[in-house]
Amino acid sequence: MNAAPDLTLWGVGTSRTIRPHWAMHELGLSYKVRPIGPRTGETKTAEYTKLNPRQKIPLLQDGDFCIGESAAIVAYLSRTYSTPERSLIPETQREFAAWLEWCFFIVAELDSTSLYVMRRHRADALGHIYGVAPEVVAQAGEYFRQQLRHVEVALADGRTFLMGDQFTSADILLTTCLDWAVAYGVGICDNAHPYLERIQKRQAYQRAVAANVPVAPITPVTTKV
Ligand SMILES: N[C@@H](CCC(=O)N[C@@H](CS)C(=O)NCC(=O)O)C(=O)O
Repeated sequence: MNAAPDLTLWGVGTSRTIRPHWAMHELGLSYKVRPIGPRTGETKTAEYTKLNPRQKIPLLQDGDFCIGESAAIVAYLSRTYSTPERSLIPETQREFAAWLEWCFFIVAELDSTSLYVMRRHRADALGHIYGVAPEVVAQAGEYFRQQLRHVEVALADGRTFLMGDQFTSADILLTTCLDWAVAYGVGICDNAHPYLERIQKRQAYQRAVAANVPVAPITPVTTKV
């Protein structure tokens, strides 16, 4: 029998860090948490920089293997630790390709070019570092809503999850973006509300929310990252 995996997850407190916490709870994995936060200086220590020269959270250590980038960590966990009973990844080649398409779409269009742009330029977020830019924030919110139309079309047939009957890690990525949009007051499409409510009832989601809470309030340091 294989030894239990030796998993340590670095990072709490953000829409990105919750993703690997959630994937591990979905997969029933035990793991240790190093609850370092964003913009605290904790990603800049020598110990952490050795593990992750990009100095970002989240980061997963699986034995002597390290992987960063929240979506990549979730994909790695899905591929490595899915079982026939608990799987976060579709089986057939074409469904796998469609899953990849959703994952890249969510990370590129909903996260990086929309919500994260809002985060960088909102006065109540990182505007003090990257510049407060209300017009950019408004445009990014509008772009998010346009791009979410693709999700709306997919959900229109009444499917339970983004890819149909199977909950996959694409749902983890999408839900974190929907939660983020709601927190930022960006309207989400009507059929995303019941989808979100359904997913938020999952025990693994609730456990991940609890695991993602910083141990101490995050005291930000003002640096460009
Ligand atoms: N694309 C990366 C983004 C990670 C990222 O930007 N993390 C930020 C916090 S949200 C970070 O660690 N910044 C460095 C710091 O706060 O010290 C991912 O999805 O993992």
